[in-house]
Amino acid sequence: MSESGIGQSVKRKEDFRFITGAGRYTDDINQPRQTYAYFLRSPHAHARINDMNLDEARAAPGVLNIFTGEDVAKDGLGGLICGWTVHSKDGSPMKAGLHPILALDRVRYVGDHVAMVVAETYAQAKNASELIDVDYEELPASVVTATTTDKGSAQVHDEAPGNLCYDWELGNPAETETALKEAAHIVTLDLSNNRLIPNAMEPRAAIGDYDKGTGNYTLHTTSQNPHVARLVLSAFVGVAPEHKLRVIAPDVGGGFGSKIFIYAEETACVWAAAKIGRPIKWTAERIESFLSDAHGRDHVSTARLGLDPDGKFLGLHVKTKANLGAYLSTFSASVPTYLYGTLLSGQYDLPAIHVEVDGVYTHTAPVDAYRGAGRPEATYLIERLVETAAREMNIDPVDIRRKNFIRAFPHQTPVIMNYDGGDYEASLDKALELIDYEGFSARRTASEASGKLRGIGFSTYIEACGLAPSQAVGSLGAGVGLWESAEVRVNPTGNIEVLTGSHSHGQGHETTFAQLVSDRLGVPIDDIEIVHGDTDKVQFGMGTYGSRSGAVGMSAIVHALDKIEAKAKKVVAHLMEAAVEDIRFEDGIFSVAGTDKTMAWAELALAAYTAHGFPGSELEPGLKESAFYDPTNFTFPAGCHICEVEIDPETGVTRIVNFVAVDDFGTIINPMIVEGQVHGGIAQGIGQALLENGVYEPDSGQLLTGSYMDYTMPRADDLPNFSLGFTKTESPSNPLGMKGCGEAGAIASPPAIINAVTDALGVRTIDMPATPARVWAALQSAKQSNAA
Ligand code: MCN
Repeated sequence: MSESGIGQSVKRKEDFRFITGAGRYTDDINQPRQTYAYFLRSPHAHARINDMNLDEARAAPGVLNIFTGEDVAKDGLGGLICGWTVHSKDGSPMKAGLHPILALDRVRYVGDHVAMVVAETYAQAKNASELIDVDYEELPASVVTATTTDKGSAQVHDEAPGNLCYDWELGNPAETETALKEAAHIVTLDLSNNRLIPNAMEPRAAIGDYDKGTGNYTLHTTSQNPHVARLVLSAFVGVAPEHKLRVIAPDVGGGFGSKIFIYAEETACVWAAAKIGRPIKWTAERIESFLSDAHGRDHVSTARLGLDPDGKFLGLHVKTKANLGAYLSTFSASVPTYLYGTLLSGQYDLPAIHVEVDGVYTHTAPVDAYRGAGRPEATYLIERLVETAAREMNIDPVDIRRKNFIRAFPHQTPVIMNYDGGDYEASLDKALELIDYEGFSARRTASEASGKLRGIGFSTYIEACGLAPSQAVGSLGAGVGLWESAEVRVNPTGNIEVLTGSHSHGQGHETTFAQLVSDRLGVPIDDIEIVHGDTDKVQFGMGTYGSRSGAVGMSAIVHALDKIEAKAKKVVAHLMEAAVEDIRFEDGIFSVAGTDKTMAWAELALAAYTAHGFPGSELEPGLKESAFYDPTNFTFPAGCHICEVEIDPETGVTRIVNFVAVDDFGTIINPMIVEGQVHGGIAQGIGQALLENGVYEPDSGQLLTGSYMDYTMPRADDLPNFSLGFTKTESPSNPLGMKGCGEAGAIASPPAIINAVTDALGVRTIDMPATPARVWAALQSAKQSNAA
C-alpha cells in the first residue's frame, strides 16, 4: 500500500499555508481602487419604514454612494430564493414572502439590511451610516417559536397567514394511531431543540468587482458552493448573466453550513460594484455574524413512542414546530422536513411513524442548515425517547436498543429512507467495551462517595448524508439535482490537476482527494493539485454540505480516473504494439501481460501529449477526462456515542468525564482527518447540549446573545479527551464504499450528553443547553417533589 494512499493518516497538505499564516481568505484579498461597504441594519424586530433621509450621510466624508431597497427594485433584481419547495398537507406549496436584498417598506428582524453605504474606507462607510435618518414605525413582533402561530400574533408576511409557511407531514397517520392505541406503554416527551448560531472562525466576507471593458463581474466570497451562488445570482436574482459572472471562494475558514446560502451582502456588493465602477469589499464584524448568518435548529416538539410489554417499538408520532426565521434562506424549507422527518426511524425497526411539522415564520434571523441539519433534531428526539422508555419500563438502555435494532438490509423505513447496510450491534458492542460499561456502577459509587452525581447516556444514531441522489432529492422538492463533477488533467510531465466541484473549507480535501488519485495512479501526493472554488477554472459543481464530498465528490473523481486509465491503456497499447486487454497497470507502471515490457506513468503522460499522432488508431492526443457522478442513494453513517458525566450538586456544573464515539463511515480515506472531523462535530454537540443558546428577547426580538460574552462557545477546557473507535460496513451506493463523516459528531452527541445528565440527576428531562443554572434548578425541584 502506498504511503500516501487510501487508509493512511497523511498530514494535511493545506496545513502548511494555514499554520504559517499564508492562507488567502477573502479578507486578505485587496483590489486596486477598492471601496468598502457597510450595511445599516434594522434595530427593530418589526417596523415599517415610513421614510429614509440619506442627505446628511451622502455628504459625509468619503461616501461614494448609498443604496436602498428602492434602488435594487428599480434595477429589477429579484429577491433571494429558497431552492427547495415543501408542500403542505393539502398539497399547496409553501408560502414564501419576498426576501429582498435590501429592505423595502418593512424590516422583519433585528439585523435586517436597510441600506448599503459605500465609501473610500470602512470607517467612513460605517460613520456615514449613523447619519442615515430612518423613520421607523415600530410594530409588534412575533418572536417565539411556540406561539408565533397563535391567533393575534404579529404577521411576518402577508402571504403566510398565521405565520404558517407550511404544515407538512410524512408517514402513515392511521397506522401510527392504531399502533399507539395497541401499545402497552407510551412515552411522551416535550422537547425543544435550542437555537444555535454558527460562528465559523472566518466571518462572511465579499468583494464585488465589475470590468467595464468586458462587462464581466467577479465576486470573491466565503462560499461553500460557488457555482450554486453564481447560478442563483444570475438566474434568479438577475445580477449578471451566468457567463459574465465569476465567483471565487478562495480559502474559507469554516462554514458548518452557514456559508452554503446566498446572502444579501455578497449580492449587493457584486451588483453595486458596477454602479460605483470600483470594487466593493465587505467583511462582517462578529456582531453582524451573530445577527445575520443563518442560525440553526430551533424546534419545539411533542413526541409519543408506543411500545409493547417487552419494550418493542410499535409506533412513533411526532409533532414539531420549526422556526424558519423571518425569511426563507436558501435551503431552509428542507431542513425540518426531508432532512428531519425521514430519519425518525433511527436505527430501529419501527413499523409505524407519523410526523407533522409546522414551518413557522418569526421576526428573527433566518434559520437554515447548520452542521447536521435536521438529522441532529431527529436523533435527539428518538434517542431521548428511547432512553426515557428504557427508564420508565425498567429495561437496560442497551437492551432496549438491541431489541429494536434493524438487522436485515436493505431496510425500508416508513419515512422514505431505504437503509442500504450497516451493523448497529457492532458499533454498540465496541462502544460498550471502550467505555467499560460493566465498570460504570463502581464509578458511580466512587463519584457518590465524593459528593458527585454520575450518569451515563447513549445515542445509537443514524444519519443520511452524501446529499445527492438527484432523482430522490428532486422528487422531494429540491430545485436542482445534487450530483458532483470532476475533471482530471494529466500534464505532459505526469503531474496532475484535479478540478472538483466540491469545496474545502476545513475538511482537508486537498489531502484526501490527492490520496485517492495517488493510490489509483501511483503518482506521489505532492505531484497532485486539487483545484476548487473558482467558477472560471472548475466545471459546474454543486459544492460541499451534507457530508457529500467524500461519497459524491470523490466518486466523481473515481469515474474520471476510470476514463483516464482506460485512455492511458489505449495509448500504451498503441505505443507497445500490444492489445489493450493485455495492458496491466499497477503502482504507476504499465506492463504488457506475458512480456517484460513496461512503461512508467510519466513516460505515458509525455507520450500522450508529444506523440505526432497515433497512426493507425483513432486515438486523440492528450490525457484529460471528466465525469459527473450521481449516486443511487444517500449514505448512512451510523454508530454509537456514549457519554459519562459527573455533576456537582452544589453548583450544577456538569463535567464530561468520559466520551466514547464509535462510528461506521465505511471505507476511510484518511483516519487522522476523519478523527478530526469527529472531534469537531462532538465539540459542537457538546456546545449545543451544555453551553450554546441563541436567545431573543421574546417581546422586542432583540438578540440577547449577540457576542461571545453571552453566547457560550465551547472551549478546550469544556471538552474531555474523546475515545474514538470505528467499525466498517461499506456503502454499496458509491464506488469507494465511503460514508460521510463531517456531521456525525454533531448529530450523535447531544442526546448522549442529555441522556447522561438526566441519568445523573434522576430527572425525566432537561432543556438544552443544560447550563449549571438549569441543572441546579432541576435538582432543587427534584428534591422538592421527593420531599412532597
Ligand atoms: N473522509 C474520509 N473517509 C470517509 C469520509 C470522509 O477520509 N469515510 C474525509 C473526506 O475526504 C474529507 C473529510 O473526511 O476530507 C470530510 O468528508 P465528508 O464527510 O464527505 O464531508 P464534506 O467534505 O462534504 O464536508 C462537509 C461537512 C459538513 S456538512 C459540515 S457542516 C462541516 C464538516 O464537513 N463543516 C466543516 N466539517 C467541517 N470541518 C471544518 N473544519 N470546517 C467546516 O466548516
